Amino acid sequence: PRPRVAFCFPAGPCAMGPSTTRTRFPSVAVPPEHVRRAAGRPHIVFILVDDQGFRDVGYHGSEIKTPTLDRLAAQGVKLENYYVQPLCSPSRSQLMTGRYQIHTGLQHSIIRATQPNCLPLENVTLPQKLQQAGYSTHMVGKWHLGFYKRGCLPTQRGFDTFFGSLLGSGDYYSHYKCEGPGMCGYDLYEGEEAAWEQDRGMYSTVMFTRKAVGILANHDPRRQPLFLYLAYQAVHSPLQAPARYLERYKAIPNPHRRKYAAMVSCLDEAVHNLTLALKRYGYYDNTVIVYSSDNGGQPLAGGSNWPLRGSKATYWEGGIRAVGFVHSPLLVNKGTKCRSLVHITDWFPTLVTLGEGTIDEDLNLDGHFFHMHLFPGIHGNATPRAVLPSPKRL
Ligand SMILES: [Ca+2]
Repeated sequence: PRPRVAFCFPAGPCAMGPSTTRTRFPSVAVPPEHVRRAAGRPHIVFILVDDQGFRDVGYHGSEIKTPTLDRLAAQGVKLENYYVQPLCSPSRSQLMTGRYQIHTGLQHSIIRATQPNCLPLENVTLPQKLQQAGYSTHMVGKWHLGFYKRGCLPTQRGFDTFFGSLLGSGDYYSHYKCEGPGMCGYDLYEGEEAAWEQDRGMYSTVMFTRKAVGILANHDPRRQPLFLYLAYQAVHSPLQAPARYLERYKAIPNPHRRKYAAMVSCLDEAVHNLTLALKRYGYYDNTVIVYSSDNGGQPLAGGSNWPLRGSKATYWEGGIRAVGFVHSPLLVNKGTKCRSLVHITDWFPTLVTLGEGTIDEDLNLDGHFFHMHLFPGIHGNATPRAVLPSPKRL
């Protein structure tokens, strides 16, 4: 039997044993002025996928069927020169801060379970800025930005609620993560406590989608804008997929690729279910959906970046050029491809601006607001992008 131990920040509340204080989808008290400011602003749903390769979406010519992603992208704006970092933690740090990882100290690699490290607390995060602007902010899925002390946790970094894993690449069903022999722990949390009651073997793609749908169901979209950061564990290794998705890919001879394809199909269905929920609960017409992979695919684990060279963990195009698109009924240029350079750090200023938040000089952002005439009522020229950071900021 597995030891019932959760990965835990020191002296935290997630020690051994079941949680008894869990609250499902807590409602968040909103000051009246935030309620007044909420009117008219879009809901933002950011779907971050783990390790999906550039080729691993139908509209890039893959043999993997992704009808939902193909449709959403075709009706939205495909980002065809979209760049990220080659690994999880660096990419996620850039998304959360709008800053290059060289400026946050996360340029080396991922943050490992035993490392006393996290996204430095002096960095203001995207959810913090949206929270300040009056958004209800929720995270479901993989954090991977450190947890060695309480202040590092998602709920301390701008999210009203969090359900998911603090690391990555754990078992999709048991939610245990091993960092080496004898170093295994339960890596599933609700808020700041281990979610022992979720230890029921549910496949994480399904589980995270159900949580996200629950958040949509328990929030009033007319009262307050919502930011949902849905960071799927899929389609990172280990290669695990429900059997019914595997059936579709019997013709793929490589067993890794076959399982990976099944994982992508399950993910595609999950995104379909999420969009159905956005419509069912009255969000869709005023929602911006961003879809992004966090880095290139890993061919050794079934991914493909063809025709790009290289893979995850490399600075070849295959490591850093990602699948990405924006889908929204609010878009002006629906059904187009954007061939401008867009970088993962750009989401911070772009989404904060969209949410009518404030961008302060002292944020020292590396990302640039990009509008590309995507949204009505938002004008202005994108700041000219510098290829290298200016010397004064090094
Ligand atoms: Ca990744």
